Amino acid sequence: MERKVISFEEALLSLDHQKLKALIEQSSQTETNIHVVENLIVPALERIGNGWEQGDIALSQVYMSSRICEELVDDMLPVQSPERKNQPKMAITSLEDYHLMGKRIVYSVLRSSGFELQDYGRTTVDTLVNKAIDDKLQILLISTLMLHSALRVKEVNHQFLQKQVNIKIVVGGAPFLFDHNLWREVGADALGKSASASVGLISTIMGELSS
Ligand code: B12
Repeated sequence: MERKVISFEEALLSLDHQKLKALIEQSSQTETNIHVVENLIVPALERIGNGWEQGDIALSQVYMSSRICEELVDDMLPVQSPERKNQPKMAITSLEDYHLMGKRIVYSVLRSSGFELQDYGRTTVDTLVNKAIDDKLQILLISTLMLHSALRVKEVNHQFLQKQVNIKIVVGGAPFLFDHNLWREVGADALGKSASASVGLISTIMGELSS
């Protein structure tokens, strides 16, 4: 897989759409679409991010690569599943962060697994808290890729406690993967390490809510 990831990264950087499609098709023969996203697209983007951090790759290349990946992911993961489960009220948001792809993937995976949830898009702390309370959410999924955005989850949790609402917070994204205790420090109820993990997490929380 490592070699495929490198080929995928090279194809992204040279904007070689044909090669990208061919690599995805090849991987789709042995893996499900979500696994292709998680094992090919996400690691290639991570490599590109690291390249940018080391000064080898321009931000414009990071941007173009992510735009292409957004389109590929849109094609691969259905936004809707015909079957909907009986479930708690939930929503997903990207909190004060312009990195939207993780949110998009988790939203798509949950919906294609039969869960219904709202996509709040990109929000700030105050709008998010008000919306979540107005919508009577039971579970709020928050995606952040910037450390300072991840730290703002603490304020969301603080406001929920102050307003005495019990909304479970599930977080995910790079800062929580770099620092394994961060999700607890910001007062989240759970951490989702990948989009596919979100399905099991929601099922567990649903069990806790109904017991
Ligand atoms: C693509 C990218 C961009 C694109 C984003 C385009 C878009 N529409 O999303 C652009 C070019 C716009 C961008 C801009 C910037 N970026 Co940027 N970017 C990245 C990069 C390379 C990849 C991120 C990505 O999309 N990954 C693919 C997605 C699918 O992965 P993911 O989000 O982790 O999601 C997976 C899991 O984490 C999980 N998940 C995610 N969220 C959730 C939520 C829940 C509830 C659950 C269950 C699971 C879950 O599921 C997903 C699928 O499995 C990362 C590098 C990295 N290592 O992450 C840097 C990175 C995140 N960026 C970074 C920075 C610094 C910036 C900029 C400040 C750069 C600048 N100087 O302008 C800006 C700021 C933008 C802002 N204000 O928000 C830093 C953040 C560092 C930090 N500690 O805060 C990183 C880590 C790069 C680095 N190594 O330094 N970026």
